[in-house]
Amino acid sequence: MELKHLTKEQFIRDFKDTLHEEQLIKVPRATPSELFTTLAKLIRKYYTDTWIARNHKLSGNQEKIAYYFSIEFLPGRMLETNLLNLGILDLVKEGFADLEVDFEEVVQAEHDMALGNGGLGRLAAAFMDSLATTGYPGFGNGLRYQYGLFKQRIVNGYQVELPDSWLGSIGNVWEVRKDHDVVDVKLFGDVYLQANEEGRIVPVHNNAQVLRAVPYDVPQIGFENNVINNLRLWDVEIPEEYELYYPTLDARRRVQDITAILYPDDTSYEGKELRLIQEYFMTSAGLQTIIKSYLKMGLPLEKIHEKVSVHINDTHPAVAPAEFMRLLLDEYGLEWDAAWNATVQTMSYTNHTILSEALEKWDAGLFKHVLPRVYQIILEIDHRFVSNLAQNHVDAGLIERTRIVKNGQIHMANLAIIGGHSVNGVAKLHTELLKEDTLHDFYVLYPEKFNNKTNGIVQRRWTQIAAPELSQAIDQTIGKGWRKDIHELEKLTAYADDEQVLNTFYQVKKEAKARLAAYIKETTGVEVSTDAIFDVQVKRLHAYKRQLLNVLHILKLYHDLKDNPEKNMVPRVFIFGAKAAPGYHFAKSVIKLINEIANLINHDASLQGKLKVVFLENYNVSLAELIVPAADVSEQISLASKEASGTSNMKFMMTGAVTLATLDGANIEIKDEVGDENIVIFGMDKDAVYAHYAAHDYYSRGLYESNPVIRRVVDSFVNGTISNAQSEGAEIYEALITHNDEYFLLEDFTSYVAAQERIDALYRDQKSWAKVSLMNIAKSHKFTSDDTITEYAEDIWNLKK
Ligand code: 26V
Repeated sequence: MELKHLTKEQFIRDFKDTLHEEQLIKVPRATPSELFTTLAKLIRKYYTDTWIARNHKLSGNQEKIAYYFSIEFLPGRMLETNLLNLGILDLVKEGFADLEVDFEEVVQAEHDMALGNGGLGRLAAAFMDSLATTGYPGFGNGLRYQYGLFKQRIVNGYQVELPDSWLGSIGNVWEVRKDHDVVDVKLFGDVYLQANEEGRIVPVHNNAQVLRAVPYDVPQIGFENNVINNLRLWDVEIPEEYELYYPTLDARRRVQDITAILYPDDTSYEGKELRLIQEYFMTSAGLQTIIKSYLKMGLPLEKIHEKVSVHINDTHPAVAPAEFMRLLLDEYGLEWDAAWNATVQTMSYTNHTILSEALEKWDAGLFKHVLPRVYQIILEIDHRFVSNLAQNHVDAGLIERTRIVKNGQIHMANLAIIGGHSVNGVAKLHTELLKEDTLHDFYVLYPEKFNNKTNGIVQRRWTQIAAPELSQAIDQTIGKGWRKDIHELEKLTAYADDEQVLNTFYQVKKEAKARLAAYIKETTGVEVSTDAIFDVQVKRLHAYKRQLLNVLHILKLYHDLKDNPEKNMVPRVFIFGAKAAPGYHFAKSVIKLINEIANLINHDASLQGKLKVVFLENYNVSLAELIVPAADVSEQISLASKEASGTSNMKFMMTGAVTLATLDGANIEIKDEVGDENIVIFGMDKDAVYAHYAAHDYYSRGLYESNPVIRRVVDSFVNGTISNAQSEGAEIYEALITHNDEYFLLEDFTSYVAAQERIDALYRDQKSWAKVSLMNIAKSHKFTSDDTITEYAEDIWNLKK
C-alpha cells in the first residue's frame, strides 16, 4: 500500500471499516483501548507489504546483516513513532479530530513496552529505530518477557513494586509470531565425547532438557524511507514431543519462568541460574537462526563473517562466541581454527559501565551444570588463549589477569573481548577509562580492538513526538528541513540574539511546563508555578548518580529560607523521577527521604512558594516524554568517571534545558559542543577523583567538621528536621560520615552550590537564559543515534545501506 497517496478521507473510511470488522461497533461507542487496537491493526495493514518486501530483498541481495543481541530493549510506546516514521502522524491526528476522537487518549491506551531497566535498554531501542532510519540491515535479538520493568508506586513515601503486565488483555499489537522459525535450545544433561563413523570426535549430549524458542518479530519502521527491520524477541515453550516430561502445572511454570520477568537489578551482579538460562536461551536461539538463514545463501560457513555481524550488548549475551563455536563445530562440522576465525570476525562487544563489579562472572560449577557442552568449549578457548600467549612470552601475570576461567569463575567480558574483534565504550571519557583502567590489560594485548562510539538518542521521539510546539517553533525559524536532516538544527545559532525568536522558544518551554504542572497537580496534589525554574533529575536511583547531592542542596536552600524568608531567589521546583532496584536498600532510603523532604517543604507556608519538591512515581519512557521538554535545568551530577555516557543529558539538551553537570560521560562532549558559556560545570574532574583514590586521602568527616554549611545540612538527616524517616536519615548520615562518603558528595557540595547560584543568576536574565537554551538545541544534533549507528555500521560491522 502506497502511503504517500493516503488521504485523510480514505484513512477515516479505512478506520471506520476496521473498527466495524474488528470490534463490531461505531466510533462513538469505542473505548480508547478499542480505538488504539483498531488503529494499530489498520497501520499494520498499511505497512505489511513494505515489511515483507524488505525481508525478501535482504534475503535475495545477500547483503551483510548485523544482529544486535541485547537482554533489554526499552522502546516505550510505539504508536506515534510508527505513525511519524510512516509519514502519517499529522494525517491521523487530523482524521481523529474530524471523528471527534481525542488522539491523546488513544495514544495513552498503549502500554509502554518496558523490557529494559534504563539507559542500556533505551539505547538498544534507539539503535533499532536508527538502523531502520539509516537503512542499514540490522536486526534486534532479545527476550519477550511476560512482565517488563516493575511498576513503581509510592506508598507512605516508600517505593512499592508491582508487576508490569504489559501484554494485558490486548497483547502486543505490533508483534508477529513466527512459528516457521522456531528452534530448540538444550540445557543441562551430561556430555561425553565419542568417535563417530567417520572417526571424528563428537560430543554426545544425554538427558538434556529441550526447550522450544518461539520468535515474535516487532517491526522497526525507518523514518519516511520504506525500510522496516525486525526486532526479534524470543518466547519459551514446551515442545509437544516432550510434554510428558512436564506433567504438573508446577513443572510447566518452571519453564515459563525463563521468559517471565526482566531482572530489575542494575546494581549488583547476582549469579542466578535463571538469569544464565535467560542469557543462553536468547543467544542460542538467535545464533541458530542466523546460521540457518546464512546457509540458505549457499555460501561456506567459514566465511559467515562476511555476511553476518553479531553484536554483544554488555556482557549479558557474552556466551555468544562460545555458543557460536559450539554450533559451528558440533552441528556443522567445522574445524577449530576455521570456526574460531569466523567467530572472532563475527563478534563485537560494547561495554556500558566502568564499574568492574558489573562485569558478569559465572560460577564454573553452575555454568557446567546448566551448559555442559558450552562449558567444555569455554575451557578449550581459555586453554588455547593461555598457551598461545605463553608461547609468545607474554607476561604470566598479564595472562592470568585476562584469561577467561580462573578461581572457579568464568569471566564473561573476557570471553567477549577474546572471542570478538571489537570492544567499544559509549563516550570518549568512558572509552579512555576502559583503556587505562577497567580493561587496561586487554588494551595492552589488543590495542586495535578498542574504539569509541559515543551514544546518541532518537531525536525524532524527543522533538517531533514529545515536543510538538517546540518542533513548530523550529519549523518557523529555520524551515522543516531539520525533521529529515537533524544537522540543520545548527542553523538556529544564527538566531541566538534574535529577541523575537528567543521569546518564542521561551514561550514554548512555558507551555511544556504548564502541561507538566497540570500532571504534577493531578498526580501529587502539589501546585507549582511555571515561573519557577523546573530543575529535573530523572534516571535510575544509584549512589554514583548522586541524587543525594541534589537533596543536600535542597536542604541548604530550605535552611537559607528558614533563616531569611526574604532571601532573593528565583522560585525552584525540584523534580525527581527514579526507580530503585528492589533490593537496593540505600537507593530506597533516598527515595523515602526525598518524599519526606517534599512533605516538609511543600507544606511550609513560610517558604512562600519559593521552593517545591516533587517525586513523580513510575518514571518510564512515556513519563520522560512529558518531563523532558518541560525542564529548565538538567541535572547530570554523577561523580566524574562513573557515568559511562548518560543519554537523558542529550534529550534535555535537545529540548532546550541548561545542563548542570560534572565532567563525566557524554557531559564532556556536550560541553565541547555548546562551549563553556552554554553549560554549567562544577565539581572534581576524573583526574581529581583518581588522585583521591591513589592517595587514599579522602576524609568526609574532616569536611563535615570544618564546614558549618555542610555540617548543618548533614545534621538535618538526624536531628529531627525531617519527620517519618529516622532510620533512613541515620542510614544516609552513616554513609556520608561513618563510611566516608564513597562518591565524594561533600567535596563537590560547595562547588555544586556555587553552580546552582550561577543558574539562579542566569535565569533572572530572561534573554541570556533563552540564548543558552537555544544554543543547546542548535548544537544537539551531534547526539543523534542515526550517526552513532552509522559509525557502528561502518567501523565495526562493515555494512552497506
Ligand atoms: C550495573 C551494575 C551492576 C553491578 C554493580 C554496579 C552497576 C552499575 C551500573 C550498572 C548498569 C550497567 C549497564 C547500564 O545500564 N549502563 C548504562 O548504559 C547507558 C547506555 O550506554 C549509559 O548511557 C549509562 O551511562 C550507563 O550507566
